[in-house]
Amino acid sequence: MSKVALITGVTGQDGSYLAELLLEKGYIVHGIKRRSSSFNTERVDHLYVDKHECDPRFFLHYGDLTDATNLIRLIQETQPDEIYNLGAQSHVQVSFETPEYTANGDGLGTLRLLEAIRILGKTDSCRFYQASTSELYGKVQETPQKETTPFYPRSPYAAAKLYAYWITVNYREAYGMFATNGILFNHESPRRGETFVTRKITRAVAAIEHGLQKRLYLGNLDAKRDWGHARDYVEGMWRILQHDVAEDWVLATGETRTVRDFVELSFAAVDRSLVWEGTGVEEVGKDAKTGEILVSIDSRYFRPTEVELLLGDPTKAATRLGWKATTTLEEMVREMVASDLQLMEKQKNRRDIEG
Ligand code: NDP
Ligand code: GDR
Repeated sequence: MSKVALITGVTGQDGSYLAELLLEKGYIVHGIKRRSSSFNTERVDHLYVDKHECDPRFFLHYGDLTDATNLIRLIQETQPDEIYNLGAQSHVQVSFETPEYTANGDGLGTLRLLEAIRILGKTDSCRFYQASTSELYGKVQETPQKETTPFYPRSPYAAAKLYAYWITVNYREAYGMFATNGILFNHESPRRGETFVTRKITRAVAAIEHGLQKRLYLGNLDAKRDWGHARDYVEGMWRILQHDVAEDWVLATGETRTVRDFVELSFAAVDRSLVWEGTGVEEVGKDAKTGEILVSIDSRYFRPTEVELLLGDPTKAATRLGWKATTTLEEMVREMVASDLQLMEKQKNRRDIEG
């Protein structure tokens, strides 16, 4: 019998890689997608099979984490063995603009799912994964950050995720549910949303290379992140739910780099090097050969409260789950830049054709 998984946030970066992984492992995969006025399934379109030709194992259902009755019905209909709660308003800066919306989806949404499992009498038969985050650590209390490091959230997003973390722990302790948190450090890929800093950078490098953009505007270049590849991290999510005990786990690479390093690596992928001049908001990154300004600071991208340093300690996951991040930052940057170069080439061709 195939296992059945239900994924919220299936149309996002992680959801798409996780759906691929679970289908490869023989699961039947149900994903929840939001109603949108334009197509929002681009990341999972390749997983559809023609229902007339063979038995499909991938299904999408309309739903939303703010709609409890919808979640109850979908769990009742799909009878999942495993639920992966990846759905969220996941942009930290946007959460300062939409704090109540973020709390509703990211915080209460998790409660709605857990409560749905309880109402349907599935506390013993359905495992639950919560997409927790290194943003919980926020203001540095200890480095490297591990499962026992105290939390200090620095954004409405992180505060909502803090509630989601603890309500997951509470349902585990109160009702004996197999409910787990993966505390994941940043992970990226060519499928990363375009407004997160890594993808914004690799897209801009590709656009500059194709003459479609002149300059990249960024905020805090000195923030440090522990960046891995999303493909590795969804494997970790799956391992967390296969473990014999429900616990909370850090997934990280154990290395940290600045946003500035990421910019330099991305330009290096197209054989350009940068020299930095000026300080603060006046700082610019110039092409070392031509002197052209390629990077400038725009203070709009600074956050009211920033998370300056994230560096994870993945020892527990390595020793007890056998999980390890396998992709280096350099490999990932090259993959992202190559993918964006292709994308920009297509855009440029389209523009040329349209005149
Ligand atoms: P994305 O932003 O790429 O995807 C988020 C997904 O959630 C999308 O499918 C989105 O739908 C969906 N969604 C948003 N709001 C709702 C809602 N109210 N109801 C149902 N679905 C909703 O995020 P990632 O894939 O990068 O991240 C996955 C999860 O992991 C998120 O919870 C994120 O907070 C968390 N996380 C991510 C990390 C990272 O570095 N990527 C690190 C640690 C945690 P739509 O496509 O329609 O917008
Ligand atoms: P983060 O990711 O906030 O870590 O959350 P993001 O890529 O948005 O920011 C990383 C760092 O880069 C700095 N930065 C900029 N960020 C953006 N988006 N745009 C800019 O122009 C820019 N310039 C500098 C930021 O200030 C920050 O320090 C991600 C999300 O995926 C969360 O959902 C997840 O929980 C955490 O990672 C772990």
